[in-house]
Amino acid sequence: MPDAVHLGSGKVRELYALDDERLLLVASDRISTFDVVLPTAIPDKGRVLTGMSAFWFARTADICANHLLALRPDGRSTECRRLEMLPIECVVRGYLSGSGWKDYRSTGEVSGHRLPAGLRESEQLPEPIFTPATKATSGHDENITRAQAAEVVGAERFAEAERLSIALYRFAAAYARERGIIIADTKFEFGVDRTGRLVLGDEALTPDSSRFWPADQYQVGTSPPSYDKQFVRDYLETLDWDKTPPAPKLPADVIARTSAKYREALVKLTGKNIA
Ligand code: PZK
Repeated sequence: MPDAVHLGSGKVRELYALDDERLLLVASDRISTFDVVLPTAIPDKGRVLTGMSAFWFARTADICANHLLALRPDGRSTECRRLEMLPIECVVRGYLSGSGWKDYRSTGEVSGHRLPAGLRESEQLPEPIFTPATKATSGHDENITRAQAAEVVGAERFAEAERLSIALYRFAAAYARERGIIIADTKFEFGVDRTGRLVLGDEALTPDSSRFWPADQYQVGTSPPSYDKQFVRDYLETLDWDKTPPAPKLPADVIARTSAKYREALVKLTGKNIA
């Protein structure tokens, strides 16, 4: 990419500027677990996740405009419209897991939503809830109340981001559930385009931005296996690695089975494999 200016790196993606209006988002085959990027790549992961995001962007364009301009021939990079990103993570939870479960257990609330008493880990919520979070540059995102998020982005933007996030989640979760995948929660990132319109950016509704669970292994009261990363986590739990970098290398069978899980998720959702 000789003409692209590198703007930044995510854990497993890179961002470049193509010109004043366009960015290039490149998804690598890197994988992170327990918040650490592993030294072993997962073949085709970048192309699978890029294909999945592109699929959802196409299927949800009538709910919300998105930043996707073009999928490049390499399958892992996309040209995107350059936006002014909102400084909040727009998280929607349909099930009680992760930091949502943690916050609920200690306070009975998640991001200011008072939830019914007696909910169990991984339980489906009566309705999906919007639980915005800060964008931490290092360390962990922190859940904030809806009122705090509204202060940061303005009440009108907040209301729009919440409405769109819930609508996107409802659509995708229902679609995925019919195909054997529970999307327990997901994170959206929105930006504002030149005309002032709120536009969906980043990746969307992938296993890296969401919690995907296999529906046939879902059990309330337990922490269901991750659709994509379970073989990696199970393997790493057999070691005495303390979950700080550097992470151990993965054996060939774990790599192959994990690569197959990503492709399986793509086929289930889209009906199509990568080229
Ligand atoms: C943007 N990120 C996060 C992702 C990274 C960093 N359409 C857009 N317009 C302006 N900015 C962004 C986007 C998008 N998407 C996204 N940071 C800025 C990010 C991947 C790799 F290094």
